[in-house]
Amino acid sequence: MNLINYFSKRKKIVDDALDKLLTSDKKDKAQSCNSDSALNSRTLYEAVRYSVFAGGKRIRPILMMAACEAVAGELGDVLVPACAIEMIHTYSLIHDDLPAMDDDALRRGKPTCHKAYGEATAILAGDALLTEAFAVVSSEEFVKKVKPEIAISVVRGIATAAGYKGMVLGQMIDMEMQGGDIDFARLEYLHIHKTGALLLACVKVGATIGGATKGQLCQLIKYGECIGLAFQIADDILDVVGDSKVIGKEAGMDSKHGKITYPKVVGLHEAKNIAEGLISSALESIKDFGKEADPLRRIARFIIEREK
Ligand code: GRG
Repeated sequence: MNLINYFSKRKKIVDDALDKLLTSDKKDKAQSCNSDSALNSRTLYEAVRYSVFAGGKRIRPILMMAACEAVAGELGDVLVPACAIEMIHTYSLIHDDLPAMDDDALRRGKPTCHKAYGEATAILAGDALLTEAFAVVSSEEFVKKVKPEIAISVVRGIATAAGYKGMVLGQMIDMEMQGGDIDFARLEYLHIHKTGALLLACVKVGATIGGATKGQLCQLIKYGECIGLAFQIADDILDVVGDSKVIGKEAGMDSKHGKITYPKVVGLHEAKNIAEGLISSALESIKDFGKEADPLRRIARFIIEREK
């Protein structure tokens, strides 16, 4: 399996689907009834699309598709939730970059959304992406593809992973821990929530829609937990050893912001060992799967081998 080919084909599928979902209000209304184009905001449309199409890797939607594939599910069934997850991911990055949070000027090698469109528009672009994600996973198009109870579990799973008990909680702890005492247990908890929760949700949603058995779901959840934590550790490591030009943002920002990271707490070498160990556990947990799970295996390795 050629990972570059696989990624670029999957990325294209996701990009095309996002392009169709993130139309302007004007276009939507034109398809159904008469529109009042004066009410349409070109700025919101452009700011949303600026961030969504800024060159992200699409790892979350690709992971969701791979989890669905691993249990022989229909790829077309996960496309809508895969786009929803990418919308939520993009919202989180837009808000994370804001002056009130990390105050970053660059993301994916381009000015951050608030640098390009102003702070108020960036807040609204993030809000729009978060809410639109739930509009698409509760849309007729998606609900008619899967059973209603599956659709509800997808909505609930994504909301839980993204919100109060998931990514937002992780982000809050991240902010509270900045410049504070080093506490390994809290650091792990923070990483599992801030970054791991959404990645785990991708695996769970993909597997559930694909029709995983209870046993398969358990194995895939273990895989998702391990790669989710490893992803953030790899990100911490990249902030230390990465090249700003390649990672598309200024390296060394974690240390500048006084963030508690794995390299800071356990050292670079041990952080790499822990990430490697997590990937081995992820691979071990899906050892009973056949070659349909090869994309999941390759994604696991990619997570710690990536350069951006
Ligand atoms: C603002 C509610 C709220 C949450 C923000 C995810 C997050 C929480 C902050 C982002 C901080 C950060 C850079 C975390 C590292 C892990 C991470 C999410 C990296 C970026 O994800 P990639 O590598 O990005 O998938 P691309 O650009 O490929 O989409």
